[in-house]
Amino acid sequence: MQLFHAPRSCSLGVRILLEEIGVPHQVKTIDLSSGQQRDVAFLAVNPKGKVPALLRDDGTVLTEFQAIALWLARRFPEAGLLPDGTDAAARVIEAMEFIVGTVHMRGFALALMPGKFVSSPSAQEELQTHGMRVATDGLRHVSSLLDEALWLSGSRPGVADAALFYVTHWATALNVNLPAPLRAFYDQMLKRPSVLRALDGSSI
Ligand SMILES: N[C@@H](CCC(=O)N[C@@H](CS)C(=O)NCC(=O)O)C(=O)O
Repeated sequence: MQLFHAPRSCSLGVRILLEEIGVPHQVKTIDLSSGQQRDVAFLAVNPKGKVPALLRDDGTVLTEFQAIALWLARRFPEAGLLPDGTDAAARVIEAMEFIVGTVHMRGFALALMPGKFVSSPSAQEELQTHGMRVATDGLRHVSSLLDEALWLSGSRPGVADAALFYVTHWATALNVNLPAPLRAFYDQMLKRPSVLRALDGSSI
């Protein structure tokens, strides 16, 4: 398999899942800062011009974080990335969807790149403030899910935890003060060899 990945982007979560599974894979780095996601060669892989994109062994490409995470969990059930029971699995997907759909897409995406949405400096500032509020409120909610558990996905880190790691990684880089359960989660994740490999040894 080949993962199309950009360092410090949401594809970090998929990289962590591949490392947790321990399946051989290649990482193809896409440089978002130079616009490589809009190159013809990458658009042939993912016409949406986004990472993550996973080229699978049958030659087909899967995109969108949650779809890739679900496919990996089902394809490699022995890795325990998603609980077996329908209700428990639905709860994990509920958390993962909130992290990707709200904390990332309606929070950090606006806070980190307001210029993609509006042009005037004052509108960008307003959007940035709004995005940070959505992201931090969202992180507080997710932290409450960790009050009685270290991981969102069950007895070990799984699909929702991989999503949570990449947003807490962004939060940390932005000096957001994480609530205690989330800080404990982040610190535990940083101790995992899979996470260190996915970060290429870099904690930023
Ligand atoms: N909803 C998509 C979001 C993917 C996404 O926004 N990826 C960002 C990196 S975090 C990207 O590739 N941005 C490049 C661009 O928009 O030009 C998913 O869940 O995979």
